[in-house]
Amino acid sequence: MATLGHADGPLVTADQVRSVRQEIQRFLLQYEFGLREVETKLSILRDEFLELHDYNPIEHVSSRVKSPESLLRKVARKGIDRDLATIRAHVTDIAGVRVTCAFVQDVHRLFALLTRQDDIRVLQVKDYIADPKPNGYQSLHAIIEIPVFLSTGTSAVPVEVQFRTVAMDFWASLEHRIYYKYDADVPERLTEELREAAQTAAELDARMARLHQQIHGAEA
Ligand code: 0O2
Repeated sequence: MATLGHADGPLVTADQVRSVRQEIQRFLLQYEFGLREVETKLSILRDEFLELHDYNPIEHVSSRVKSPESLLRKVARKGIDRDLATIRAHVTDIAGVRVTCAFVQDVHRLFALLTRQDDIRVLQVKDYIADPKPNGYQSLHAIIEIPVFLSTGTSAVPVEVQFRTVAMDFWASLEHRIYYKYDADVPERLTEELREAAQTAAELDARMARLHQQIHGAEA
């Protein structure tokens, strides 16, 4: 089994490097396939919803497979071995999908519609909407396992799906930029302002939901 990154040891041949690279590419490819499966499920849900209710519950979907560099940083942070089997078992967000909705109600609806599908196994749920992080972060996270059918057999691929509203997404991307700008050491004044901004975003979500309900009545 290949190891990610440089090991301290004897020099390796070009053939060995090629073979390790191929094994890592194949490892990451399974996550890419897992993403495609989840994206297809989401687009089917969106299209069916549009057809049935003339309403699109999804504003935006984005996805990514973690880069080898970012994966290595996470492996170092977690202090786990760098062999692919250990990484597969301990890093569950190598494949990530972010689903952005207009309303909190749609966030819960999409989460339920996706996670109740027969071929999906839910490994973990973290509801940071019901219970926001101390810094104000809100989102609904699910780590799901989805089967990918390969010529060599079926592979159960873990995918992290983050569901959030547009307001939560706006907050999270700004906070992410500030966090990296200050190299995780954000001044207290900014931390406090971010907490207040998260509160404002939650109030905006509640207000928009009320307006939406007034316009669309019971069907919303
Ligand atoms: P990136 O660059 O987005 O991939 P884990 O280490 O994943 O097993 P963790 O980090 O406790 O456990 O998982 P959690 O809390 O579910 O967070 C996973 C992801 O959610 C993060 O991935 C972020 O994308 C997002 N997230 C969580 N907390 C915050 C936050 O306070 N602010 C922002 N902006 N995003 C957050 P990564 O791997 O940290 O980063």
